[in-house]
Amino acid sequence: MSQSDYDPDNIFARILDGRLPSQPVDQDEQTFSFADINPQAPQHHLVIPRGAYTDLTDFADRASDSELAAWVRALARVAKTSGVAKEGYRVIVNIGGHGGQEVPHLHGHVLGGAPLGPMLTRR
Ligand code: DGP
Repeated sequence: MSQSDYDPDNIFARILDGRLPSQPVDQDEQTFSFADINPQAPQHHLVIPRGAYTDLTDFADRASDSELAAWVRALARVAKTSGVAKEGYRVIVNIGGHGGQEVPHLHGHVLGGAPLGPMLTRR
C-alpha cells in the first residue's frame, strides 16, 4: 500500500477537509473524531488520522510513531469523553474485504453505552 493507492475523494477525506459535514467530538493536530452516521450502539464514534491512510495495515507501514500514538490516544480519549470508558466499550477496526471495511480511510469505531453482546455473530 502506498499513498498513491489512497482515494482522496473518499467520504472521510471529504469530512476531514470540510467538503462534507460531520458531528465532531474530538480533534487534535493528527486525529479527528466524529459521530457515526449509522450508530450500532447508544454511543458510536469514529476516530480517524488526518493523514492519508487506507487502513490499519497501511497506517502501521507508513505512519510515524507520533501519528500512531496520537490515534491510539484519541481512541481512548473519545471513549472517555463520550462517557463509555467507565462501564466498558469496544474498539473495532474493519480492514479490507473480509473485514467488512466500507470507507477506505483508516477509522476506529468506539462503541458503548450498553452491553455489546458477543464479539462476532456467527453465520
Ligand atoms: P466500516 O464498515 O468499518 O468501513 O465503517 C464505515 C462507517 O462509516 C459506518 O459505520 C457508517 C459510517 N459512515 C459512512 N458514511 C458516513 C458519513 O457520511 N458520515 C458519517 N458520520 N459516518 C459515515
